[in-house]
Amino acid sequence: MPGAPQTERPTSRSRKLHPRLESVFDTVVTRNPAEREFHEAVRGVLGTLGPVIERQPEYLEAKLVERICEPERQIIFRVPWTDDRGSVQVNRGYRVEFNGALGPFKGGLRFHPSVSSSIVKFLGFEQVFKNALTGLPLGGGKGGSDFDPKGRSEAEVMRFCQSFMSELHRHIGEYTDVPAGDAGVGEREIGFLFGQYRRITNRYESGTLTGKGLTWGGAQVRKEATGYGCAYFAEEMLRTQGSSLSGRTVTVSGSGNVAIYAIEKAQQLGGTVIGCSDSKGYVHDPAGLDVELVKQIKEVERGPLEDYATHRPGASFVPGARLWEVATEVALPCATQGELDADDARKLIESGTVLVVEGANMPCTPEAVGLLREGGVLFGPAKAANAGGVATSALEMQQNASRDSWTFEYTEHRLVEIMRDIHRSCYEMSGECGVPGDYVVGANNAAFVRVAEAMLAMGVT
Ligand code: NDP
Ligand code: 2IT
Repeated sequence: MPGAPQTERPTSRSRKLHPRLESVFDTVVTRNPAEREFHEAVRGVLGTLGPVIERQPEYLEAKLVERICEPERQIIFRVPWTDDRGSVQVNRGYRVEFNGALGPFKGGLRFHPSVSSSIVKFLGFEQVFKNALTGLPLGGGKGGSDFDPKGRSEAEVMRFCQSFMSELHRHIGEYTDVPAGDAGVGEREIGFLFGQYRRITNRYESGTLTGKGLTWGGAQVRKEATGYGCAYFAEEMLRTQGSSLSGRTVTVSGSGNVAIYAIEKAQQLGGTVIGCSDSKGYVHDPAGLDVELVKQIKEVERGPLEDYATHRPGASFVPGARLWEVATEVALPCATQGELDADDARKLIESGTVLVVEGANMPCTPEAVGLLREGGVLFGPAKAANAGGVATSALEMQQNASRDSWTFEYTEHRLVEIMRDIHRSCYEMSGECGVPGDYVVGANNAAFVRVAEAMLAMGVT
């Protein structure tokens, strides 16, 4: 961004709002009362947009920030279903179609008891910018339900998915809105959802959902993509410092889809991953995790991570505690929002952590992000670092559209290129904004410009 004005430097810590954005944020809070996660996500982005706003005042005149903060469409619906005992259960379903300027709405579905309007809106808002960073033709959206799949039989999960899709099907399609998985939604759930979509519409529209199974329209590497992408992004960040993951200790929170494949790729890149976690506690394995054992327990058996320590001499399970108390050089939070707070950040800084890269969406609290930056820890924000999943969803859509299927090697090669491009555009933009190496500022400004330019071109929509 040549000639960027010398306004106050928008560091991650002092995310002071540009004066022209204060009223925009106030409106978001008034319009979306008590939606803490959504407010936090909006505040995080608006607090870093000073440089582009100063340079392009037409963005303000066109009320682009106001428009970007307001979802294009929000759908909330009843999801009734019958459990194995014959009792009727009622859940709430959501789909927020946040911004379609760059392509069809795209983003995952989350099934978790904590899902609310606030959670879906924060995820949808972040998705708009994440998808823009991929450089691929993707708008942003998100959805899900407060349904808790834990402890439910496969038949119950299927009936729930069928009921959910009985409403959702009228809102989605390969040119309108393309859901995928997120926490609590993997290949099994996408299968049930796709089956019901096909049955209702009588159309085999592969491009309507991504994350499908490999034998029915899915893409190689989609399952691995978010975790792999996160590890590749970490490697790129270290490369700017003349360093790498090789020989470093790594901890990865969570033991779900993102965490497992972040562990696998970090190991392939030469790191020693000494811990991971689930909602009940963490595993410490100083010799390096056996990722196949984690897969067996969490993917195949859908069991508790605690079982890991019973199979692995030298490993221990620490119940009810956070992984961040384990000293590590690299930390990859890959579980859930708000899982790494200011106290955790202090512990990481004291123990000599050099890099924190977000695999989950918004896992670090704003205070934690500020402390890490002040403490000299390199920080990779989610919307850049975990974009490999949605990018590979776009590759799945490409293959579906051309009725083609690519090899694992070719698809991974494409993923690596995309992650490098995302890294480069964030890094370059951080320099243009006067804060080289601040990936939060770089990612937000680079993404905002892409969405804003498309919206400007399309007039007031
Ligand atoms: P999964 O449901 O596969 O796994 C979530 C994991 O996090 C589980 O191991 C769960 O434990 C654990 N967990 C939940 N809460 C906590 C907690 N408070 N402390 C420690 N561990 C916890 O979800 P995904 O891996 O798909 O998603 C993880 C994150 O990554 C989410 O933020 C999601 O939005 C984001 N993401 C996902 C993408 C994808 O493609 N799937 C793409 C981009 C981002 P337990 O097993 O006990 O429930
Ligand atoms: O948060 C995310 O980027 C995802 N859950 C993946 C979305 C997708 O459409 O693949």
